[in-house]
Amino acid sequence: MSVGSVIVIGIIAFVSFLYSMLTLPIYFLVQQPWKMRQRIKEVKAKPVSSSSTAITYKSIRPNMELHLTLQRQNVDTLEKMFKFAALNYKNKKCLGTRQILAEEDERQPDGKIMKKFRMGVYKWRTFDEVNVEASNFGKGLRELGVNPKDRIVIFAETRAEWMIAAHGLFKQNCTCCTIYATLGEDGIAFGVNETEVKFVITSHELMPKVRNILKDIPNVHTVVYFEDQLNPTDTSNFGNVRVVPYTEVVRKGANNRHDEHSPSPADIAILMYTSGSTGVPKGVMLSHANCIATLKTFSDGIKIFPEDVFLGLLPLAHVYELLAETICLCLGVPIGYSTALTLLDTSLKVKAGTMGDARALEPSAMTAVPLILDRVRKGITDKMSKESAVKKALFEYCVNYKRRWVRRGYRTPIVDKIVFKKVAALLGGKMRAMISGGAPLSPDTHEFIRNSLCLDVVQGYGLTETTAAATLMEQADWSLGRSGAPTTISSIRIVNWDEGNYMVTKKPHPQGEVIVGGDNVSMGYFKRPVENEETFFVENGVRWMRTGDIAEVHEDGTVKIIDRKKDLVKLQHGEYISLGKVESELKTCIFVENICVYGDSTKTYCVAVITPAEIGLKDLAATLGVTGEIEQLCMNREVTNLALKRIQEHAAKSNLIKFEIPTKITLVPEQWTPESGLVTAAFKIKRKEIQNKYKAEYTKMYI
Ligand SMILES: *[C@@H]1O[C@H](CO)[C@@H](O)[C@H](O)[C@H]1NC(C)=O
Ligand SMILES: *[C@@H]1O[C@H](CO)[C@@H](O)[C@H](O)[C@H]1NC(C)=O
Ligand SMILES: CC(=O)N[C@H]1CO[C@H](CO)[C@@H](O)[C@@H]1O
Repeated sequence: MSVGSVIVIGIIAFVSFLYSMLTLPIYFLVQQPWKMRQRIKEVKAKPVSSSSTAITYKSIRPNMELHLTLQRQNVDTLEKMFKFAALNYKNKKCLGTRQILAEEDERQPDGKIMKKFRMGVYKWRTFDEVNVEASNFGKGLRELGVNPKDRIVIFAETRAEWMIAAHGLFKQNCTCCTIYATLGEDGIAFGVNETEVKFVITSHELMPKVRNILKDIPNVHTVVYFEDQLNPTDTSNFGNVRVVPYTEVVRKGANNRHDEHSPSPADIAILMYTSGSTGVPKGVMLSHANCIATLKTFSDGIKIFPEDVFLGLLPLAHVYELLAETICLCLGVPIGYSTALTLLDTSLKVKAGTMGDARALEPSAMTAVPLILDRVRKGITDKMSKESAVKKALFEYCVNYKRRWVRRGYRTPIVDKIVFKKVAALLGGKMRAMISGGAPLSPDTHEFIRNSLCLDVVQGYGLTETTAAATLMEQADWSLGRSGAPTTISSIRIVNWDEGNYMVTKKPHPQGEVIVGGDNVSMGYFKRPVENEETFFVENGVRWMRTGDIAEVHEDGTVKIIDRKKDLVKLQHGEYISLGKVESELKTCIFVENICVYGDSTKTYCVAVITPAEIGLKDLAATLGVTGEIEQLCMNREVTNLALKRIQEHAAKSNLIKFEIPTKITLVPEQWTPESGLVTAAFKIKRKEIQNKYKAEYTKMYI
């Protein structure tokens, strides 16, 4: 840093110190920080039974208004839920789609031509319109030969028609089978085959994928596709399979003789294919009762209001997104859809100088996964590191300043206004609440996002098998690194896992494998009796699931996920390494895009394969005066050595123990995408596959 910027920062620090001292008494009285600190500590769940091998916790929080209303009005299926919403919110905006007006060429600074969208406003369907369209879609399918109780696959990206089609199916007591759009072709074909469906609902973008697997899904005789706003869909080469556009199905349903067939609570609403981190995808059976139970508990825990606007972005094939959006419908909150390609002004498909979806929609709530939040954080720090030394230092100063005061329970309205509101404007400027789920969020990222985007980030823990909601943080809980307490509908039990040395008798916090029980627990995997036997059990009429996750439970009843059973390896001297824990720490290193740590139990140290973040690695190489393409940098010994050094420094700063720190690393240029089969559709790494692919590299690191 130059002398000039040191002086500037020094002056700012001094002024802000004076300012803090002068305003502290006022803030103390107005903001009452002790209340915030108290709320963090408030007990949210208590043990209901305990022994030397297991402790069971239950929420002590009351059920809230919407939960009670749903109960009173006997809303016990998703079909009744939407009827309830349509009745209550009739002409209110419900689902919004950004209009794409044209695709135009745009010359980039490097001379390349790229196709970009010229986009219009959000176009909305009201609750009434959605209800009618869903009903017509369901009846249209009947016209095409679907029968009540049939299973139908929806294989498409998140968009308004996805939601409408799903409700169309519920209105016919059909089961909606969902498959991640990012599963590889084998996985998709496997899921479609296993469900024995005759109908597949897909989208313009995914038609080529469906065409490619047609020969492997011989049962399918009809494909319905959501149309593109601009381009006609290529429906050639589908052989004997009938191909029907979505709008035609709706039209067919508008004036026909078919009735609706309401499902009952025990009927399967959704058969959700999840990509286990090993082996083939598994279909999780979720009944209407499962979904409604989670809906009730979300309504207790998530503070969302009718004035909110929700940004629909994550895959609807993920139960947690589906039910987060469903709670919006229940409360009359409009949902505007977006995609990663059009979200921000700087997104790939957004024409220079025009607004991305976030600024067009100005949403106030959304869901996120740690992977996205890690990227946002890296994006902001990357951008700041390119600014002038003074700006950069000033930003860092403000980040530290805010962190310090927020940790003491204060808010920092002035710094927010001057500095952080500009960052928050990226997401439209109104974002207020974010729910993170899918994997544990690193405390650093959690705090950074919360402070620099000025919003509440609450973390939840749950699996598809527990219909998402097992634990959820409260909005007022500003702690970091924990996932909240058991929700109002589920119990959490931790049990000893001797091999990993996790015991419920541990001090100060009991530790053990998490077992989730309640109405929210799935009826099991489709056609998998063996796995069902291993994973689920029933006790006094309540279903329980063994999750394989390891947690500790704090005094206030909140849960911290600390490990995963199968991620544990034992090194030669008997030390256990939790690979997942090491990876999540090292992933916050600026040039690490993804990482897979490996420990050979016949050796004394662990090693890692890393896919670098392109910009981060180029910057790192530049400090050595090395330039080049990412492939060359990965091969460069000097760059690798420096990267290793940085990793080790970073690891030490993150308090990793000596044997947890990789002694050797290999940089690999390939991106790990779900298509490559190296990560799951939820972007969790698939250890086995990665170890197979990089066998040679791992072996070399152990020589
Ligand atoms: C709905 O379909 C299921 C089969 O998926 C069937 O068992 C059930 O009886 C049906 N429910 C009603 C209310 O018809
Ligand atoms: C699906 O089933 C067909 C025959 O029933 C078989 O030929 C095909 O290999 C199967 N595909 C997958 C991915 O399991
Ligand atoms: C909404 C509801 O019925 N929830 C049930 C969830 O499971 C627990 C058992 O852990 C029951 O006590 C609840 O009644």
